[in-house]
Amino acid sequence: MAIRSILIHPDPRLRKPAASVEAVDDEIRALAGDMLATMYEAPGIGLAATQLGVMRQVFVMDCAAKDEPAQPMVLVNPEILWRSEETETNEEGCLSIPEVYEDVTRPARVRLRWMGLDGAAHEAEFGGRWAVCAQHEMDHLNGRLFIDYLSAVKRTMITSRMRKLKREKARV
Ligand code: K1U
Ligand code: ZN
Repeated sequence: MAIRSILIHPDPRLRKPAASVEAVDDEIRALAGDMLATMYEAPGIGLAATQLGVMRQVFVMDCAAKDEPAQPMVLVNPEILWRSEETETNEEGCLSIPEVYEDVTRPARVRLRWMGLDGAAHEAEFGGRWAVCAQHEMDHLNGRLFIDYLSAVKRTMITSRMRKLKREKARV
């Protein structure tokens, strides 16, 4: 397993929708392993393949609480089947937009269908942090970022901050 570098906004690859995966093969299994290693190392609770510049419909997440055993999940070709009418507002962060945390309102619960690394179809309903993270990662796979839910003024300020961060990083 390898730690891969995470793209930082703005980057055109973060704005493109990912292509679906035809079959779970060794390449997808290796990608999933690298994604989990990269997510834990960051550290983060989720990561989409597009954040690594890999334009495939795969995301990983582990939203287990600190006092719970790890619960790594790999979702291939995920689809949202159902969203609750009830919404919740939570603070979100993004590994592609470091050190920015903002409130986002989303459906409180979602039902997802996906393919696992076993190649089988899975379905489950998610709530709490799992639901927030799953929706954030689904957005990544569709080229959407959590800052798209903020005002244009805030989004422009955050984008300028990220451009500056990238310039500074390039200088080191
Ligand atoms: O997709 C990503 O950019 C990862 C992102 C996922 C996420 C966080 C919060 C709400 C929705 C989705 C992160 O993991 S940011 C880092 C983070 O939230 C965190 C890091 C360490 C411990 C706990 C949380
Ligand atoms: Zn993100």
